[in-house]
Amino acid sequence: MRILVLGGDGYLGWPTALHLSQTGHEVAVADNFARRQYDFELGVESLVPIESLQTRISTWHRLTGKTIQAYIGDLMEADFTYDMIRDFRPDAVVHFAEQRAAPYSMIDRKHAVYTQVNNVAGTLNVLYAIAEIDPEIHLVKLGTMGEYGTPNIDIEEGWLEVEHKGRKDRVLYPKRPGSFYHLSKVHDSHNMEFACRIWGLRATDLNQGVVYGQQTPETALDDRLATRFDYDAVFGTVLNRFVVQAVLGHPLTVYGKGGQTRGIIDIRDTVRCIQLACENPAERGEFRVFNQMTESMSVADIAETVARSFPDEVTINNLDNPRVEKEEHYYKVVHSGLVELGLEPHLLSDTLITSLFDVTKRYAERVDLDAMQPRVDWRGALGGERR
Ligand code: NAD
Ligand code: USQ
Repeated sequence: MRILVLGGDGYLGWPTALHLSQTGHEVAVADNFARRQYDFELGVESLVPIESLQTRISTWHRLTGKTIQAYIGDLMEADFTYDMIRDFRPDAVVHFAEQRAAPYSMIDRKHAVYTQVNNVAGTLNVLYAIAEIDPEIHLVKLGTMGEYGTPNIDIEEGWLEVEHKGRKDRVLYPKRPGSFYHLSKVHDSHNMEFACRIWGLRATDLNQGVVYGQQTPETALDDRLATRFDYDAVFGTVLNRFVVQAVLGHPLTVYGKGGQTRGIIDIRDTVRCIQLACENPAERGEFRVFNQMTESMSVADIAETVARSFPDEVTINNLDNPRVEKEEHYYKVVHSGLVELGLEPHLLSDTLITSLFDVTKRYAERVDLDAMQPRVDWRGALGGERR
C-alpha cells in the first residue's frame, strides 16, 4: 500500500514510518518540525539525540535500500496538504501531526488556542483534501484514551448503545476529557464522524493510551534512526519520566495520590496497531474506533513497578497534583478490536524497563533536572505557570 504518515518526524510517527516501510509499504512522511520548535521554546530536548529528518531518511535508505519520501510543510496550509495528497496519492493517510502535550495546551490562552486551531483545523484540511481528491483514501487518525475521561461506567470502543424512555440508539460515546489538548481530539473525532456520515469517507480513530518505550526493531538498527525520548514535565509521559527519574536517583514525581488509572501501550505495539489498521481499512462511510491500549495501570502502580525493577533505592514523592483529575475512580475499558485484527500485545515487563534504564544511563549527562518539575497548573480559569 502507499501510506502517507503525517507527523512522521515525531516520537511515534518516525518509528511507524520505518515499520511500515520495513513491512513492504511505499511510505512518505510529512512534518512542519513544530515539535522541534517546542523544544526551543521550552528550553528542553529529547534525552536521546535525534538526527535531522533528512539524515534519518538517508540512513534508512543506506541500510535497507528502501526509500521514504518527505513533504516538509504545515497541515494548516490547505495548498500544501492538497498538493501533497495529489502528488503521493496514498491508499491510507496516518495522521499523528498534532500538538500532543496536555500541559502545553494548559500553559495559557495562547497555547490553548494554538493547540486547538493546529489540531482541529489541520485535521479539517486533511478531511477536505481526501474528500475532494480521492474519497477512497482511508484516514487512520490518532485520537486518545483521554477523550473519554474517567466515567463511572465501562468505556466502549467509541460507540455506546443507549436505551432511553423505551427507545434505543447507537451514539458516540460521551466524552469528558481533562485538558484543552484532549478536547481537541474530541473535536477531531466529531468532525471525522461527520465526514464519514455526510461524505461517505472511511476513517479509523485510534484512541491510544499513554505510550512508553523508546526502541522498535527498526530504530534499533542504527543510532541515527533513534526516535525522541522526552522526560520533561510538559512533553515527557509518565512511565518514560519515572524511568529517567529512577536512573538518576531523583524521586518519582507521582501527582497527588497516584490513584488515577490510565491505559498504556508499548511503542512496539503502537507501530503494529497502525499497520493493522491500514491493512484492514474501514468501509466507505464507516467511522471506526479502536481503543489502542493493552493494559490499565494506576500512576502509583506504574511508579511501584519502575521502583521494583530498579536495583537501587528509589523514592516516591507524592507532589500536589498540578492537574485537575480524579485520583480515585472506576476504570474498565473494552480494547478488543485491534486484538481481533491480530495484535499480540507486549505487556509491561521488567525486561522493557531494564532496557530503558540502559538508554537512560547512556545519555544521563544530558538530563536537565530543572525540567523535571511540573510548572503548568490546571487550576483557575487562567491556568498558567506556577511561580
Ligand atoms: P510528537 O509531537 O512527537 O509528533 C507529532 C509530530 O507532528 C511532530 O513531529 C510535529 O512537528 C508534527 N506536527 C504537529 N503539528 C503539525 C502541523 N500542523 N503540520 C505538520 N506537522 C505537524 O507526538 P507523538 O508523541 O509522536 O504523538 C503522535 C500522535 O499520537 C499525536 O496525535 C498524539 O496526540 C497521539 N498520541 C500520543 C501518545 C503518546 O503517549 N505519545 C499517546 C496517545 C496518542
Ligand atoms: N503523571 C504523574 N507524574 C508525572 C507525569 C504524569 O503522576 O510526572 C500523571 C498525570 O497526572 C496523569 C497521568 O500521569 O494522570 C498521565 O500523564 P501523562 O503526562 O503521561 O499523559 P497525558 O497527559 O494523558 O498525555 C499523554 C500524551 C498524549 C496522549 C495521552 C494518552 O502526551 O499525547 O494523548 O498520553 S491518554 O492519557 O490515554 O489520553
